[in-house]
Amino acid sequence: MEFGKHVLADLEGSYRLLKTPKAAAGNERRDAAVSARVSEILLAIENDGMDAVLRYARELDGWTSDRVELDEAAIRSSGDALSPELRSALELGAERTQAFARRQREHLTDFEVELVPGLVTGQRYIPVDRVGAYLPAGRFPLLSSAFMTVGVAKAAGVPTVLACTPPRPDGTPDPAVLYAAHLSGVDRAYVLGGVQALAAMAFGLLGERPVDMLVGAGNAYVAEAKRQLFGRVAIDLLAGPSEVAVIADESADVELVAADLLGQAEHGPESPAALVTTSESLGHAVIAEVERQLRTLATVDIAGPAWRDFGSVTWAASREAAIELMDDLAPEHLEVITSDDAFYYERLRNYGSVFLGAWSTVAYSDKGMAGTNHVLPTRGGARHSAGLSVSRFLKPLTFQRLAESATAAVAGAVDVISEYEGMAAHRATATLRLERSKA
Ligand code: HSO
Ligand code: ZN
Repeated sequence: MEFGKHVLADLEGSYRLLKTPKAAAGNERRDAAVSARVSEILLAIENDGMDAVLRYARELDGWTSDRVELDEAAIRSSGDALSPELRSALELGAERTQAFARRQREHLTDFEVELVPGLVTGQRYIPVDRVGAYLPAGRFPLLSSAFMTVGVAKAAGVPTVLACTPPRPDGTPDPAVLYAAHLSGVDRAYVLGGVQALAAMAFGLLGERPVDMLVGAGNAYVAEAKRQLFGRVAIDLLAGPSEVAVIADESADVELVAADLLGQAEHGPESPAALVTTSESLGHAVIAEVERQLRTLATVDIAGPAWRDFGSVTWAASREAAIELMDDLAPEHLEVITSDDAFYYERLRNYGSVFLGAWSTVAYSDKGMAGTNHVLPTRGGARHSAGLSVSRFLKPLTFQRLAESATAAVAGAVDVISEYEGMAAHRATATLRLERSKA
C-alpha cells in the first residue's frame, strides 16, 4: 500500500509522511520461482492424477495415508473436540455471515422487461454448479474462512461445495476449521493442502467432476495456483497480504488506532498498515503507541517487521486530501475514526470494506461476527473490484423471446449492420425472417 506518484504530485504541499515503509512491496525473483514451481506441480498432477496429488501431499505436508476424503461422521463430530465457548462462537459466526449473505441474495432479483412490443428480455440468477473452497491452516488457522467461502456459496444456492484443508504437523486436520466448514454446509471435505488441493479440485480428482470455481485464501503458492488455473475455473480473487488502513482525526483514541493497525499487521511480515490523519499530533502519538504495544504483543515477531517495513503514517492538510490519499491506496480494510464519519463515507470510493466509527473494528468482520465477507481485494484491487459475496457465485443469465410482431423492430437494422460487416450468413438469418413476416 504505497501512494502512487500521480496522487502525490496532485497533492503536493497538502500531505506529509510522518512514517514511511522501509521495504518495497513485491519481489519479482521470488514470484518467478513460485510461478515456475506451481506450473510444474500443476502439470504433474494433470498428467498423473491422484498419484501425483498424493506424492506432493507426502513430500510437502508429510501425509502418510492414501485416503484424503473425510467421512461425513468425522466432519459432523469435529466440534466434539472443541470447547463449548469456541463451538458457540463458531455457530454465531456461521449464522451471522449466512444471514447477511441471504439478505444479499434477496436483493438480486430476476426480471423481465418488454423493451418494444413483442421483444421480451430478462435476466435470472443461476448459481455455479460446483465450488471448491480452500481453508488454510498455517500458523493461523483462520476459522471464519469457511463462513466466507463455503457458507456464502451455500447461501447463493451452489449445489455442491467441496473444501480442502491441509493436515497439521501431526497429520490431522484442524477440528475447528472442519467444524466451521460443517456449520457452513460443506458437502464434502478433504485433508489436502496447497497447490495439490487446488489442482485436485480443478482437475476433477475429488468427486466425479471438476469444480467450476475455486475460492479461499492461502499462501503465495495457493494464490499462484489459482492464477494459473483461472480460465479453466473461475476464482474469487488473488489475495495478497492482508491490509488495514485508518483515517483518524484529532478526536480518535490513540490506543485503539494503534491496536487496530497492529491487528492486521499480525497477519504476516509483509502485511501493510497505513494511517492517514488530519492531525499531525495524533499521527506522532500513534507511532509512539504502536511501539509501546509491540513491546508486549505475543506476535511481535510478525507484527513488528510488518509495521517497520510496510507501516506508514501520513498527515493530510484537509479531509479532502485524506480522502484522495485513501482512495489511491484502495485498502482491503478501511477504518474511519473521526468526528464526522459520514462526511468520509459519502465521499470514499475505493476500499474492500469500511468500518465506520471507533466501535467498529476489522477483527469483528474477520471472525464473521459483523456478517460481512472478509475475502476482499488487496494491493489496490479495490479500485476495480469488490470482495466475495453471493453475487460472485451467481451468474446473471439473460434471455430473449421475440414475437413476430417485433421482427420489424430488429431485423432491418441487423440486415444493414451485417451487410456493412460483410457477414452474409448473419444477414440471411434476419432477411429470411423479414420475408416470412411480410408474407
Ligand atoms: N483479515 C483476513 C481475514 C481474517 N483475519 C480472519 C483474521 N481472521 C483477510 O481479510
Ligand atoms: Zn485479519
